[in-house]
Amino acid sequence: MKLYYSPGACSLAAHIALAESGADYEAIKVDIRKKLLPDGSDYRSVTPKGYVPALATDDAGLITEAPAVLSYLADHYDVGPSEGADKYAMIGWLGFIGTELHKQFVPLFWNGSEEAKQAAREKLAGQFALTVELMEGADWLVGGKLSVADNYLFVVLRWAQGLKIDLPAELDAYQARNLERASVQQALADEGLG
Ligand SMILES: N[C@@H](CCC(=O)N[C@@H](CS)C(=O)NCC(=O)O)C(=O)O
Repeated sequence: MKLYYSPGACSLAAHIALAESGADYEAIKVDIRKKLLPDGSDYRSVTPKGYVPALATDDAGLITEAPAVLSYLADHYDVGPSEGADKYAMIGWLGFIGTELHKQFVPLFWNGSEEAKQAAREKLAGQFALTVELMEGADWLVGGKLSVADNYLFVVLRWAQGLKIDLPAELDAYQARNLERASVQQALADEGLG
């Protein structure tokens, strides 16, 4: 497998899941602002979307969109539930993290107006409180063990920490729990963030 990533971007979730899985993979760094691959060629020749993550697989071709990439990894490796109620709980979290959390960061990272940035911060504060409520005191999002949904939430909360957006104490503790995992430490180091 080949994972196309940008350091610290949402693709870090897939990078952590791959590190956790024990699978063979190659991580290829993309310049997402210039849309360039390491050899200087255009990343849009890999995917016209021009954004990460993208996962090149043997059996399912090129997979794009974080929830699809993470669901593929959960289906093929022991990094998330691949059946039953927990599978749908995981997919629900991937949707929530992608649409309710991840997307709020767009104005914060990509030159939004001051009004848009303030609105995003306020929305995120509410969604973080909701996340804590939905977790009901559990250590991990689904089924009492780490899954790809946690890998994705960890990445998004890491962005908030980098932007000095306060997290509820429960989510600070959650981040610390994630950072104890060897897979998280390895992926961060591989992306030059360790
Ligand atoms: N809908 C996509 C969004 C992915 C996304 O926002 N990727 C960001 C990094 S976190 C990116 O590559 N941005 C570059 C761009 O949009 O040009 C997904 O869920 O995978």
